[in-house]
Amino acid sequence: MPAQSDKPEIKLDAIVIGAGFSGMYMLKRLRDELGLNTRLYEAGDGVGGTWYWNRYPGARCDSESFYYCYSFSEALLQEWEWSSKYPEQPEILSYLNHVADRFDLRRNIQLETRVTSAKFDEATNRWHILTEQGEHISAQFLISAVGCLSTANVPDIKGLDSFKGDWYHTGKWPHEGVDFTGKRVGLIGTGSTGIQATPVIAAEADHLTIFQRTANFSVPARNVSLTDDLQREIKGNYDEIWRAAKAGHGGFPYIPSDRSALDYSEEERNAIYEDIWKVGGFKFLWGSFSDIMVNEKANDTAADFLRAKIRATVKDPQLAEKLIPNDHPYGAKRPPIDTNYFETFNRDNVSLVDVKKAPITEITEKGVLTADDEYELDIIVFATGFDAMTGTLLSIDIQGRNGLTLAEKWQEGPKTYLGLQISGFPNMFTISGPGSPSVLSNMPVSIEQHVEWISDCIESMREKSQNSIEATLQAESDWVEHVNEIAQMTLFWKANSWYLGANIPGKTRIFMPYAGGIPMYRQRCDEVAEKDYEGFLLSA
Ligand code: N01
Repeated sequence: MPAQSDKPEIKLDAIVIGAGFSGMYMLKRLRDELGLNTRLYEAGDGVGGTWYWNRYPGARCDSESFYYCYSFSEALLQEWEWSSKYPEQPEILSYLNHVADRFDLRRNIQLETRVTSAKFDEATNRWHILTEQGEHISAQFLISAVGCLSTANVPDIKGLDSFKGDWYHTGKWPHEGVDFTGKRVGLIGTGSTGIQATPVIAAEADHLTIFQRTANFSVPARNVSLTDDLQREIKGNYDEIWRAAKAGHGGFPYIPSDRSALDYSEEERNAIYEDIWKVGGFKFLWGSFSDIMVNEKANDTAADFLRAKIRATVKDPQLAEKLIPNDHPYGAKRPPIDTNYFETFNRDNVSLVDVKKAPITEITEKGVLTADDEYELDIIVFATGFDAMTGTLLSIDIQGRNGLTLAEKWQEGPKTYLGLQISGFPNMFTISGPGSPSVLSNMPVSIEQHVEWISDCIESMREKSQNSIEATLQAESDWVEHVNEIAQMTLFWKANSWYLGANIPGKTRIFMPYAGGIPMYRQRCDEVAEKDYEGFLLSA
């Protein structure tokens, strides 16, 4: 028996970990369509996953609301009203709570329950999990829906404990909120999160100091309210929206550009960029030209256009130069979408500290000490990201066949077959795991595809009285090779990003998501299923 607990074993068909977009839909499919006795375990005291934890000021989604949602229920699509193109976190959290209620999911969700270990018993083909409270649950199937960005990265900076003020990580934001009124606030990090939070904190705080290690590109979101007319138009057109989103490279319902940035004169090209910059959002990257992420010269044209926008927006020319990225291609780090980010640097109560030039050496009782100066602060906000894609899974003691731990298996970086399974870990599936499009796509589209593939697979196993499924080592290593080959064709390698694990000291540098796009990926997953789950070993 692989698990030790003094509590009686609870026997289920399937265990799902995590109550975000993925876990809730997985639970619904397994319970309502396959009739499996399924339970979902969630560490937080509410559902919502990333939208439960990330309550920082300015948090909102970067994909448009009307397709950053589930597509599986026409009734849900028709009844839910999104207020704007890019709604704030509370609205997305209410949507997910509505989903939990509407589909009666809560009765199979156990909140405030962190799973600490998961061990596979080869004799019975069952997983045994232990929770922090010491419960012992076993099931034939274990499905990880722990999310890709759910383990906060608080950098190990000397002296943090001595700080007399308050500090917060954006990914673990207090539910009661933080009052910045009259406070001197320091914000560390200028990724998507820092860029969303900056204008909102600046409007409230007495003074905001932004500690920037890497200057970042950003495109305006251009948020607008969804009027009744727009809502009607969207709701009348949902079939087409989802058809396009599921066929789109990144899960977005617009046609990606098929023109090269290098086929146009500078004047023509900038006119195209200008038009699409006025539309805003991710369309700038995917809708302008097709070669921005694969050709450095093409990328330079987009980067130069965005650099010019920073110069035109930030009034102090020296400050503008500090805010201009020069060390990575546009899009090689996940491109942020903003509302008045660069404009905020024109405020008198905002200052920028370049911590690449003068690194942070210590947090003192008064604030942040860099190689140049000490900055006195009342509040420090860490917008320093996550141990992405692998951190949360590796924080659970997962043991597969022959006692092989996931930590051992992934010592040289994550290895999966299709981002769905790991060889040596039978009957365990990962939703939006490394090796799948996940974070490079509009997440709900990728999540639904994974959930449906996994539940179809389990259904097929049950029909054929198969007891166990495991990716073969060969299929897994072929897939890992393919994921690397595709990534090598892109410019993603040219930035120190969390896609590569470069933000976590000591983490193996390997490109983790699948960059080949959703259509190619979906086709591969479908072919595998059609060929009786090619690359998997199934046994009765
Ligand atoms: O984290 P990040 P994030 N000293 O890792 C800096 C998703 N998201 O939370 O670039 C000083 O991107 C670090 O500097 P550098 C989205 O997928 C989605 O912003 O490593 N600075 C960087 O500037 C996104 O990509 C939405 O040199 C330090 C920043 O902290 C992902 O979440 C909204 C440091 C971290 O940037 C993560 O974004 C927001 C140190 N020791 C986010 N350590 C949606 O709309 C790190 N940094 C759905």
